[in-house]
Amino acid sequence: MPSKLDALNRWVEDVARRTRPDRVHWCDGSEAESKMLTRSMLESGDLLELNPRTHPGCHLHRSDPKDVARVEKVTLICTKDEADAGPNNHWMEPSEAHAKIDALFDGCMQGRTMYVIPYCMGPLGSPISRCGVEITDSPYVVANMRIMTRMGTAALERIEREGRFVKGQHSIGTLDPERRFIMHFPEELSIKSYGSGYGGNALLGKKCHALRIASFQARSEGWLAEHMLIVGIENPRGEITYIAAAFPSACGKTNLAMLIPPEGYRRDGWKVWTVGDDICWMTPGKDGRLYAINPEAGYFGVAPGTSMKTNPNAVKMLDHDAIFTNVAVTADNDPWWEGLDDRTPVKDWQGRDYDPKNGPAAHPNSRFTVRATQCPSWSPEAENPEGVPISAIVFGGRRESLVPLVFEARDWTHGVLVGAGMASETTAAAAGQVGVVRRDPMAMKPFCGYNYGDYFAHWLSFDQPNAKLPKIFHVNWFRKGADGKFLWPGFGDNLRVLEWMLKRINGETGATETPIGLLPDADGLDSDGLHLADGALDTLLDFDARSWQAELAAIGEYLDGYGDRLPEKLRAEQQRVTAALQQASGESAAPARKAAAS
Ligand code: OXD
Ligand code: MN
Repeated sequence: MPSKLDALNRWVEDVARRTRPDRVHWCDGSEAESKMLTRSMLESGDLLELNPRTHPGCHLHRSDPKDVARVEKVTLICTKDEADAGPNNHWMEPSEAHAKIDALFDGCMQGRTMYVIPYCMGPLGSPISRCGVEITDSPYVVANMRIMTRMGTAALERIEREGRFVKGQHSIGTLDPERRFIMHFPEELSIKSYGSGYGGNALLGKKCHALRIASFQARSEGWLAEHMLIVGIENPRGEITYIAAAFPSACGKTNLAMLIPPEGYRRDGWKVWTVGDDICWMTPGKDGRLYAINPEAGYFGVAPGTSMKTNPNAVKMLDHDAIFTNVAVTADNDPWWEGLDDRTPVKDWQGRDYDPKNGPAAHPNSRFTVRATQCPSWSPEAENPEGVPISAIVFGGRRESLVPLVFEARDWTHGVLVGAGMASETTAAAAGQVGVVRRDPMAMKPFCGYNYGDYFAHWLSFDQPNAKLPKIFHVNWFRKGADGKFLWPGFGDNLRVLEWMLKRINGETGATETPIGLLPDADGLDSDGLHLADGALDTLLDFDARSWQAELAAIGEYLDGYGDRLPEKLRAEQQRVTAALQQASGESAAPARKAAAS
């Protein structure tokens, strides 16, 4: 009788025939396998042991210095029709793409072991989860996938039951940046990645499957695959409200997901529960609400800036069984990065004697990989096969001016416009210039596997008569004053902003209506115990109609780039806000803010 694994076996044989590895190893995900791989990576120098007393089970990996981030220009969406990939993606015709990358794969695993990794994105028993198989010649990828996904025998059993999986083929190749491609074939549910060992390019379950391929699948199946953290906020009454938040890479998703409430809040009984820090799959439940799972089982977080002050939960989860990539080390062989503490490292991320003249000791995009369950704030609900009900969706970016600390969209359609109009300063998570403002709708610019015009239409389509959709908010923790300093303390104090959202959700507070949305009233945010500079809160909640007119015009121009794929409803919404702004700035003598009922 044919087995549902026949297709998988045939594909593995085909890949082995092309890549010609010395050995094929099917990963079972066991402890024994992990020990064997670690031992061989310690021998090859792929891993270095860190201080076993302070960091038992922790290892350091130093990547090729030219392979330290995602590379967007060689990340391709290969749909039959270029318009289906959209202007938001780099595109290549599928047969040309296959031919190009298959030539690179020819014989590339000679002398190496080919690992076959069956994995499940999401809890093994969840109907929302999806499986994949990654083939790779990198044991470092196997070790990371073991942390980041449910990998091994149980995933293979689910694949055998379902007969359905995403095919991911990866080789580090020669690590030559000129011979590097990360190709996605959403219509074939497959991925081919060559020439990089970096997380987002090589751990194919993460960005490639759980965002680019999954977003494409989600569109046809009626769900959403998003670049969002998922966090549960428990109030002193013991009620937990779940929030999903989309920020671009390296803009604090991990910190917000693991936030420690400020002192007074802790005393009152507030708690924070981490469900996910990077990716969220959401699907409408029978009750009309959106239910979310975190498809990942670990965190692949940015190390620099992580400290006992900014993210104590992260520091605590990193003192055992973690992989560090491209961090520095101290004289005691502890992992170290800028912002961690005031020690001086002895070796930088490239293994050179530390010399500040060479730049930062840890690479700005250095990372840690760790099991989600090691986080002190880990929520057991992350294993709930039904997911958690989402009450608020939060969009946010890094904007040093213009954008207030927080505002609420007036309804779903307006919220979709707020997400579509998102912009943020670029970070070190992707190769290229850092600090340039670019449009990054829903923080999905590098990850949306299809035309953004269709993606906006898909978002709008959730607004059905029986839907009980989350409220949508926008935040900006990064606003600066005239002295160039951040106006808002951020981190734990961000709970004050989340508390305002909860009050809005529960109808417990009013708000000030403006054309861009609803802002907290002057006394809306709890600022007890906060030591803000004089006038900081006013600036943080300031709304300037004239500057926003320019922003809306820029958003309109950006959306025009999607031509006739742009849903009419979104264009109409942009025009509605533009008209309201015109009216508000025409009335500059009168206040642009007017009080709204709660
Ligand atoms: C990530 C990213 O690694 O967004 O999460 O780059
Ligand atoms: Mn991310």
